[in-house]
Amino acid sequence: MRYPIPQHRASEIQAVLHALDGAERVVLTTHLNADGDGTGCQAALVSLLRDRGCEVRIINPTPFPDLFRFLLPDPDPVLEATDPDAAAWCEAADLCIVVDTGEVGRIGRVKPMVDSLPKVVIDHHPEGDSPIEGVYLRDISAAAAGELVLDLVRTVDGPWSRSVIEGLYVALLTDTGSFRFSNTTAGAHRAAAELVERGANPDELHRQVYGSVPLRRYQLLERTLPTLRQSDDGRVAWMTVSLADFQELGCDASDLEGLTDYPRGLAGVEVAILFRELERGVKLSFRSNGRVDVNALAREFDGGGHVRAAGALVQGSLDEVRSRVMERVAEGVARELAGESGGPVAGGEVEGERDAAGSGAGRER
Ligand SMILES: [Mn+2]
Repeated sequence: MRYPIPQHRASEIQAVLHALDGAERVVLTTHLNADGDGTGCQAALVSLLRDRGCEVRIINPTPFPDLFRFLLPDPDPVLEATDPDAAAWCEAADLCIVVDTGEVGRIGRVKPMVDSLPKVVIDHHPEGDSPIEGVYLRDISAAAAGELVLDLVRTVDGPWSRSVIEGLYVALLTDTGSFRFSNTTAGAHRAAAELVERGANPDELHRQVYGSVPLRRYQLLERTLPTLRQSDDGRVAWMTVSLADFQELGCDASDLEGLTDYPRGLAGVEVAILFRELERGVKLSFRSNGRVDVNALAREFDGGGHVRAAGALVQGSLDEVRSRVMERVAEGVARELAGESGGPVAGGEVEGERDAAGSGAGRER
C-alpha cells in the first residue's frame, strides 16, 4: 500500500466489509441535493459492489445531478425516489449504504423506504441530533467522504475502475473547493495523488465539473455584485440575491455556488453573508474566514452547519430580515472576537450548511 490507513479507520473498514458480506441487493443514498462528494462516492461504490456480485441502485432524496452523471458506470444505477418502483426495490434489498451524512433528516423521502434495512454509514461530518443507526465508517478529519471510500477500496485493492478513480477524485476536488478550503490536508493530497497515479486527469475533471458554467450564472453575478456591502468596521460583508433576478434568469440553487466568495474575499472580512430572497422568507448563508464560529451565529436564527459555513431560513421581508440579522451579527462578531482565546476555530468546511426548516432546501454544497 502506498501510504498507511489510520488505525481507527482500518478497524471501522473491517466492520463495514463484514456488513457487506452476503449482501446481494444494495441501496445507496446520500443527503438532499447531492454534491460531488456524495455522488462521487456513489459512483465508486456501485463499481465496488458490482465487482462483488451485488445488484445496486442509487436512490437519493432529490434528483441525481446531471453534472455528476458522467461518473456513473454502465448500466445506469440511478432509480429516482419518485419512481414508483423505488419503494419496491428497497423492500427486496438487504442493505442500505448512506454516504456523506449520518443524519436521519438529511435523507428526506428515502428514509421510510430504507427504514427496515440494516445500514452502513460512511461520513465525515460530526454526529448530529438524530443519527442514523448502523455500522459506521466516520472520520471528521477526512476531507471528503470520498477519502474514506478510497481507504475502503484500497483495503480490498480495487476495483480500480474509472468510476472509482474519477468518482473519488471529484469527491475530493469538490469538497475541498479545488484543494483550497481548510480541509485540504496532507491526507487529502495523498488520496488525490494516489488517484492521479491510477489515472485521474485533474485538468479534464476540473473542466468537467467547473468548466460548464451557464451564462445565467454570470448574469446573476452581474445583478448581484452591485449589492455587495461592507460594515463600517470592515468585519462583515454581505450580498443579496433578489427573488426577481433569480426567477427572471431561470436560476437554480447551483447558480449560487461561489457567490459568497465575493464578500468573503474582501480585505478585513471575518464573516460573509449571502441573503437570498425566497417567496416566503430569506435564506441566509454564512461563511467565516476562521476567527468567528458562524455555526453559532446561524443557530441564533434556528439554523446551523459548520464553524466556517452555516445557514438559516428566516421568515419576513428582505429589508426587515436583513436589518435584524445585521444587528445580531454585529453583536455576535464583536462578542466572539472579544472572547477569542487565540487561534482559529477548529475544523469545519464549506459544506453541510442546513436551515431551520429541516427541509434541506438551503443546502448549497
Ligand atoms: Mn462531504
